[in-house]
Amino acid sequence: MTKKPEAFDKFPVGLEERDVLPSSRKNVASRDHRPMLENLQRRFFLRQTLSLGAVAMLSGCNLQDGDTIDRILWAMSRWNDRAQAWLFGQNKLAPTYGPTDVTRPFPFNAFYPEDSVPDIDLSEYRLEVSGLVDNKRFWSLEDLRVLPQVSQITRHICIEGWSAIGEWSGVPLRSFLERIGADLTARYVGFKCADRYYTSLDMPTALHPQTILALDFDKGPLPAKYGYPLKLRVPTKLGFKNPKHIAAIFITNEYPGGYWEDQGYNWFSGL
Ligand SMILES: Nc1nc2c(c(=O)[nH]1)N[C@H]1C(S)=C(S)[C@@H](COP(=O)(O)O)O[C@H]1N2
Ligand SMILES: [Mo]
Repeated sequence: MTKKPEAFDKFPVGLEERDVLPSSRKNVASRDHRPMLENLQRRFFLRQTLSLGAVAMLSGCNLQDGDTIDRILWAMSRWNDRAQAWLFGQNKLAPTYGPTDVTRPFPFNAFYPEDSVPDIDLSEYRLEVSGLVDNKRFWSLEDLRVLPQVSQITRHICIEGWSAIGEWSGVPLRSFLERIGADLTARYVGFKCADRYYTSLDMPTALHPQTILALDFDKGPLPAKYGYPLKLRVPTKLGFKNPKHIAAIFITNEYPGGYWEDQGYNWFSGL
């Protein structure tokens, strides 16, 4: 399926002319402002200003809620996400490594300390599937274990400034999405976790061959701290887009955001 390219001289998603004009000029006929807008967009595009971390930096500037600058930056960031998606496509592969490259011990990270990792009872665990899918059923871990599995040794990169190489195995998300009859033309796949974490991916990344629903880590069942019983491994994205303890997966055309994304981290954050 080929997506119709959208023109770059369009307004960034959600951005309207009134948002980028000085208040004294807001009532002037709109076509006068187009060169300014285009110039602004071109600069944003060429310098990729709002990639990784830049939005987080700017959100530290004490902008008030609903502030015009804040709204512009959010709109620019969303637009930049889409530009990156068009440019970097879906076929770029993350590097893979050998067994001797694996980092031990592998670092733990979450928005809480290690002693607060959720304690999940497997007998009660069911993965919920909802949204734009034909087959809205619950999946046990055993249901997932009988599907064909793949393995990868890849690098996990955290925005906090560390990276580590690990081995994960599980079901390619693409084959799971096909099996549940997901609308593969939908824009987003969202994830809700047992610890209230949440995140989402663009559909091309969800269908990428290296994106897997991981059940195993380092050749054994996923340990609690690394996301038991199920985590998403996405080596083409930063660590925070790899949800652990997944409880629900949903397919949607409405932007689902994410725990860190909603606090200013760039949603695309990857290849
Ligand atoms: N459910 C859940 N998933 C999560 C997080 C979290 O706090 N909760 N943190 C993310 C972040 S920021 C990172 S770097 C990785 C850390 O994964 P690890 O503990 O396997 O190293 O998990 C990601 N997925
Ligand atoms: Mo992270």
